[in-house]
Amino acid sequence: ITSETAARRCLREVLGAFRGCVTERREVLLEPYLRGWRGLIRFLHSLGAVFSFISRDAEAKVQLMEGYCRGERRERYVSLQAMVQYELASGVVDPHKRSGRADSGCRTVLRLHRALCWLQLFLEGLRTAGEDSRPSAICTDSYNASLAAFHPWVIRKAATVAFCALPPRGAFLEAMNVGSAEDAVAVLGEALPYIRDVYGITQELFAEHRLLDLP
Ligand code: 1PX
Repeated sequence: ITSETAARRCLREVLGAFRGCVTERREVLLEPYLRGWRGLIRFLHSLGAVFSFISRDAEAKVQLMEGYCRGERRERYVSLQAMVQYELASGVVDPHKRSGRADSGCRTVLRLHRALCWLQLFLEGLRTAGEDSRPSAICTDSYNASLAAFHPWVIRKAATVAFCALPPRGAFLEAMNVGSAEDAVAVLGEALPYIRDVYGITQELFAEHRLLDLP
């Protein structure tokens, strides 16, 4: 099978990865978190080359984090909680400084975390909107209500143009490759509570440590 069908085949598992992120002690495990992102990026890739400027940025961030997870200090990067504690204690990040290291785990995860907010809104929109709704419109609305606030004009412009290339609802749900449109909607409904949970825990953790504005 081609890598494209392999990527598509897995969207149920991809979304399922976010379920495996939260431990009993309400910690967010980085490994399944990044696995989830990897799968999403692969899916985005399968939607066409117009999205490659987006997937390239996401990919670079995931790759950086994977490096920490496999690196010398890997035990510090098992969970988001461990990472925050370690990077604050060691001075890798400092919430009181206006500039900071562009490669810290905290600032990198913060970018993915903000994108997870977009994902939540987008999936919820896809799930609940009517049959004649357009993914491109849902995507634009979700983006404007979340990530756009953190992006400069050029990026916002390029993103908005790319969204127009999204396929219509039926084709989009089919591209998820989990069965009929109804099956796809059901998969979104199953995955969303877990994504929301991961988002909520991360938001609280970063707010508590004043890390929500890391440059
Ligand atoms: C069932 C449907 C699944 C859909 C899966 C789609 C996965 C999309 C993954 C997007 C991840 C985007 C991460 C963006 C991180 C970011 O904000 N980066 C910016 C800031 O980084 P910096 O290091 O400079 O502080 C960076 O400037 C971003 C550049 C690229 C443009 C980002 C546009 C993001 C749009 C998100 C929507 C994706 C549309 C997908 C349509 C399905």
